Amino acid sequence: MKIDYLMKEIEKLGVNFYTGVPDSQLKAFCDLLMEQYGVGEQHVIAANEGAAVGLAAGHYLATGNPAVVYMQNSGIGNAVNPICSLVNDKVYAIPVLFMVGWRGEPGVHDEPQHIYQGEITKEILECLGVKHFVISKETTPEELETYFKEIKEEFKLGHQCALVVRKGALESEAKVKYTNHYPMSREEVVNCFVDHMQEKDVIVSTTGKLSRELFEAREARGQGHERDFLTVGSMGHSSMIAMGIARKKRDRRVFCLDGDGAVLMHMGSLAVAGADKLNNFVHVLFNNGAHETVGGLPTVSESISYPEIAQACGYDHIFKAQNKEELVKLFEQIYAAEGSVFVEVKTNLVSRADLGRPTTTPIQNKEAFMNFLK
Ligand SMILES: Cc1ncc(C[n+]2csc(CCOP(=O)(O)OP(=O)(O)O)c2C)c(N)n1
Repeated sequence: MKIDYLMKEIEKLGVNFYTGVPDSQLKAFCDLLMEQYGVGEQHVIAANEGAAVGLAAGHYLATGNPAVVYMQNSGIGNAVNPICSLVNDKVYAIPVLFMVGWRGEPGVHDEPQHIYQGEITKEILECLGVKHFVISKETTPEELETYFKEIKEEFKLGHQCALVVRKGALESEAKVKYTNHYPMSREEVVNCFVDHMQEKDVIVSTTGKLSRELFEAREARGQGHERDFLTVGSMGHSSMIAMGIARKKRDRRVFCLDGDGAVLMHMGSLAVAGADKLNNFVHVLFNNGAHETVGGLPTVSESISYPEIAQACGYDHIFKAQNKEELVKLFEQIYAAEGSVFVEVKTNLVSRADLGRPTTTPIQNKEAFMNFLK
C-alpha cells in the first residue's frame, strides 16, 4: 500500500505529531517522517516506547490533538504501563494512534525473539483495550478509509487504536541516507574484541546486528559460541544480564557490548551498574548515534556525553576510542584496570548487506554459555 494514503488519513484525524522507536518493518514510514519532518517540532524519536506514550499524552494535553506512536511489536511491553495507567479511558482517556510493526506474524518466517511476541500481538492489544486494524500490502484506500472512520469514533471516546503493519505492507519513495564520519565500523570493532579478549572472559552482546556480527566473527575463526550470550531480544537489558553474571562469576571479566539506542532505552541501568562497583564488569558502548540495525534513524547520542554520564554513575574507569590505534590500546587499559570499566567506541553506520543470522538456537546458546561458565 502506498504510504501517502495512510499519511492522508492520519492528517485527516488532526494528527501532526509523531513519536516512537524505529522498526525495520516500519522503515518506509520512519524514512518518510525523517524526510518530511526530520527530528524536531513534529517528530521526536523517543528513548523507549513507554516514553513515547508519555510524550504523546503530553502533546495531547497541550494541544488537544492526538499523536501517532510508532514501534516494533517488541516495544509493546515497554508501553504497557502508560497504556494501562495513563491513557486508558479508566484513567485520563487520551487518544493515541499506534503504528505497530508486526514481527513474527504467525506463518511468516522470523527470528526466535519475534515468534512469541508475534503470536500474542493482536491478543495483547485487545487485552490493553487498543482496537487494532491489520495493514497489509493488499489493503485498499477504501478499506483504510473505513478503518479511520472507526478510529475517529474511538478517539471521541478517549480510546487508543493501533495499525498492525505486516511485513512489506508499506511502500514509500522516501530514501533517506544515514551516515556519520567515524572511521571504524561496528563489525571491525567486534572482531577486535574477539581477538583481544582473554580465554576465560565472556561477552553479553546487545540486540541487533552487533550480536549477528559477533556470531559471524566466531564462525570465521572456527570458534564455538560458548563465550557469548547473544541478547537477541530484550533491547536495552544486556548490561543487566552482564551484571547478573559478573556478580556471580568474579573470576571472569564480563564484557557487555552495548548499542547507544539500547543504552538510552533503559538508561537507569547505567546508574545501577555503576553503583555496584564490580571489578570484573566491562561495559562497552558502541556509539554510532543511530538505531543502525533497523534502518539508521538517529538517536540523541551525538548531543550527550556517555563517558561523563558513566563517570557520574560510578564506573571506576572510563576509556574512549574512535580509531584503530586507540582501540588496540584499549585492551591494555581494560586489563590493567582495577574496578568497573566503561568504554565508549565511536563507530560508523556501515554494515554488510550479506550479514547472516545465528544458526544456533537461543536454547543452544544458553546451554553452551552456562556450561562454559561452570
Ligand atoms: C523494545 C524494542 N524496541 C525496538 C526494537 C527494534 N530494534 C532492534 S535493534 C534496534 C536498534 C538498536 O540500536 P542501537 O542499540 O543503537 O544499536 P545499532 O543497531 O545502532 O548497532 C531497534 C530499535 C526492539 N528489538 N525492541
